[in-house]
Amino acid sequence: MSLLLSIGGWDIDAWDRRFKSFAPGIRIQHAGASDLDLSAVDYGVAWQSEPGLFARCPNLKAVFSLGAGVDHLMRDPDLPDVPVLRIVDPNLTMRMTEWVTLQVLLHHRQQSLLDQAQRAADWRDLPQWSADEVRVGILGLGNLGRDSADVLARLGFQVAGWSRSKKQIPGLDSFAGADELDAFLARTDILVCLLPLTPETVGILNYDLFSKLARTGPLGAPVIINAGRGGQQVEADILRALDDGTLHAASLDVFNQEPLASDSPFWAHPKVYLTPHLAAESHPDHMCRNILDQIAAYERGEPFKNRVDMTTGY
Ligand code: NDP
Ligand code: OXD
Repeated sequence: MSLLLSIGGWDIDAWDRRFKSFAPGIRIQHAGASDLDLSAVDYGVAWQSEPGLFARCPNLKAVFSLGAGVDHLMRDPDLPDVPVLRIVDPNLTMRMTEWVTLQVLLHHRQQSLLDQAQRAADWRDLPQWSADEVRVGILGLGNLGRDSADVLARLGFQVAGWSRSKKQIPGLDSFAGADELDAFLARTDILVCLLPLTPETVGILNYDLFSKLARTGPLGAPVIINAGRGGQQVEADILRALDDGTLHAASLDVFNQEPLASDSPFWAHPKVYLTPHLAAESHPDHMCRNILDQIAAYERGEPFKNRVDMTTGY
């Protein structure tokens, strides 16, 4: 059994060590090594990998994305016709739900005003409202969106979701497709984006969409929270909407360019809550086990789980 690790932007050695400790008999090769034996590769393991690499592996059985998102693989024009698998793992889901819940609560409880008041030794009596007065809308009701929706609904928020297909989820209003997007936006005070990046979702978070969000919530203007992908947001439109009051605030974990340039106006913007693409880290302890379990099941003759639909791109 041989894996080819093609990992950009992360510490490849951490993945190498974990795969070797969980499956000592496995052969691990690293993309970029001078003595690569591509004909021996059974499975590719990728994050921001080198385009064209997997096309040169004649015996490849599948490619695993190291994250939930597979846009990095879809960008490879020479991706071979083998199953592409994405990560669905309770550890990653839990991390995303923590991040989304944190961001929603930071806005809901006006934490940045309280931080300012604390620094000014100001015992400020801010108006308070409860979660059931706030409407959260989640773009994307997949593995991540559904879990966040569930936790936020249990906190008392009025939660709705938007996806391609209609869902039957107790306690959640489901909107589907382009025809129902405007109605979903019109009832949303805090918009969370957990969509995959596909040709259909590029630039979806734009000024036109922001202007359709509800303006009757307790915060006075809507909030956006994006942990999907930077390519879904038109960054000039976010700045314009924050500056002219169309948006109250934005929490952003993902950006068009990552790492974010040091001169980006987002860093110092008073209405921006920024995190450096860490909403839900892919941790080697959990992801390596997940991938090795999938491989073992496949080698026993079971079908792969979480296979990407190459027609929709997610
Ligand atoms: P899933 O594939 O499980 O869910 C995707 C959801 O988006 C589905 O509900 C799907 O609808 C919906 N969707 C896709 N395209 C459209 C569209 N054109 N219109 C309406 N709805 C659409 O993905 P996950 O929940 O696992 O992950 C979502 C994304 O989160 C990843 O692709 C990645 O970009 C991002 N992510 C970010 C991380 C971070 O740290 N910032 C970490 C992990 C993931 P339907 O249900 O009908 O198919
Ligand atoms: C992912 C990510 O897609 O970390 O898992 O962005």
